[in-house]
Amino acid sequence: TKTIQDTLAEIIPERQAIAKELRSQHGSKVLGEVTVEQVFGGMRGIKAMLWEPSVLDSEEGIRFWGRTIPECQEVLPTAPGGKEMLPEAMFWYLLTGKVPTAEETVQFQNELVKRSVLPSHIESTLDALPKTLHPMTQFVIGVAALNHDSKFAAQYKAGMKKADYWVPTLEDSLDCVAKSFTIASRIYRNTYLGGAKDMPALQMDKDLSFNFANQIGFGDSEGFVDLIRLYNALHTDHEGGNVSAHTAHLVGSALSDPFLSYSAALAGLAGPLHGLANQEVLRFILDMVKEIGEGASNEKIVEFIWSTLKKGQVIPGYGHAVLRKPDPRFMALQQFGESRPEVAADPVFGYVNALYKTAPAVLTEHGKTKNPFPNVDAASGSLLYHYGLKNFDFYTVTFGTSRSMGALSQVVWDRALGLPLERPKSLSMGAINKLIGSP
Ligand code: FCX
Repeated sequence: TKTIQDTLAEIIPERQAIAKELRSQHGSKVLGEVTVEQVFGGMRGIKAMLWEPSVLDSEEGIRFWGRTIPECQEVLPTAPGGKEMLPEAMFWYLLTGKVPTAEETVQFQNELVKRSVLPSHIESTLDALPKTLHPMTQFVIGVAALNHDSKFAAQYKAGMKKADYWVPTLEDSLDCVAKSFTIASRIYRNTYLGGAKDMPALQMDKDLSFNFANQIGFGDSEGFVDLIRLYNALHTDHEGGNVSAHTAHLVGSALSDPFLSYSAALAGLAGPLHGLANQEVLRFILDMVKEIGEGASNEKIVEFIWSTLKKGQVIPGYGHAVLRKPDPRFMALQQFGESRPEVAADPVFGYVNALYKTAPAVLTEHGKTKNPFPNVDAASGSLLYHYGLKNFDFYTVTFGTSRSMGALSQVVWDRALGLPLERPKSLSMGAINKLIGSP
């Protein structure tokens, strides 16, 4: 069975040749134009970044190396006894563009779990943080501190050829993904369970999601473990322009190591318009239950949505900067819930469905958002809540363990393809006026 290192060493020259051909044969072709509105409008739609693992289509949603979510669910290996695709298999696929065999998946899983052991200085750093510090801030600190043992940083300092950059970048990225899971479980225990001293040991023959679930106290729940697998596989990557992915790519372009790059990405994921939205959705649903009760009519739900909009607040979990249809990641999570009778009967999950039936029409009538449909965050929190993970300040941390796999896969490709420092041009309003010839 080939290792990830050997597999990538084989694939990289092929894709370097494609990149060379694209640049030399088509380097001056035009991909689009940039308008003044786009400069003010958060750069929406500007095609200006290379991103290999996934491409997002506004109508059909994400494709990972060309495959849709259902197609990935069809081909990616599952855990023994589990029904959901393994995030480890998805990570291999994101890195290589090739579906791993069952043997490659097991070997890769074992390698990652071995790497997930934390150095003692990370444990003591996390243990020293106040329990009142938001779990995402704790996550940022833990991942940044992994830079202490960065192979990329050490080899760069010692003097390394550019052609070799991807090798220690891959090593650090594997470490960063693996250790993110154990950092996450330690944060959970410290914040909600009074400390990490009773944390179960890692089970080296099990997958990352099982170990994470087990370490935070949910190892006995088959449904929760499989949900965590699906959750982690689905949130990995959503092309390059979203805040977390773009940040990892940008910071990595300065040759900051993968730990620093991903720590910065996590700081972006912690914003309420991005990853924090999944905790906001739960807060929204629980506020709604408090106000209108369980199993309320659609009319009452519509009233509650309007009252939120009239306060000038957003409906969390709805809208998207790129998507213009319901998010297929939302659909996959909803299907997970629907296929399990005890989840389907849960009133909080019921509200996710009720919102899906009512919110798009209200948002359309409201007339502001370009996309009135649910994004992934509309469903994810309710499933965690159902299984008993009720500390919703923690939800974005599970998003963070997953996103590391997509963002860092591209960071490996950034170094393999020799991409340079990212440095777009900015303009002042005076400079814009000058450029467009306006007085
Ligand atoms: N509820 C109410 N108003 C909304 C809205 C929503 N769910 N979504 C967008 N709007 C409003 C915007 O606030 C904006 O109003 P403004 O003109 O007064 O500033 C207007 O509609 C146009 O926004 P639009 O172009 O459709 O959306 P953007 O690309 O600017 O922003 C996000 C996209 C996702 C940030 C936006 O839809 C939003 O705030 N949604 C709620 C938060 C959320 O769910 N975020 C998670 C997104 C994602 F899946 C993730 O990263 O995890």
